[in-house]
Amino acid sequence: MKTFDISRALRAALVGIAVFGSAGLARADIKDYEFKLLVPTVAVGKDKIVTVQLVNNKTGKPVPDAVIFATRLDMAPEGMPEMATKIAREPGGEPGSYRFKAAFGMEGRWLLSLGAKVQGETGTVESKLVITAQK
Ligand SMILES: [Cu+2]
Repeated sequence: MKTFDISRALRAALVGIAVFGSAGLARADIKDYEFKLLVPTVAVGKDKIVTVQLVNNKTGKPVPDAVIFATRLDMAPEGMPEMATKIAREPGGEPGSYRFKAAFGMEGRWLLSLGAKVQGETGTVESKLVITAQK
């Protein structure tokens, strides 16, 4: 029964593709997540707001409810890694956006380092973003 064998083989192949395909989609990787700056520049001064968005690069969608456990803002891009400034979370913003308040005491490039946990994912998201403070 040659036709029977062929259709069986074909069906098995299709099932295989379906299983493999859905497994591929379901497999989420913490490396698919990334913080992005909404605005890459800020004015020099106190109480400046910086907004970042956490994006799932596979879906292109913002990711709400991440737990940001590490933040650091310093002038490493200008050769001043010891020049750190205080940075604090600020409420508000769209879901998937995260706001911070910080003092930018000097013109130039600042490095915002973020560490975060994403709901339902193992591992941590680590992003380093350069913000330019200008007069
Ligand atoms: Cu500096």
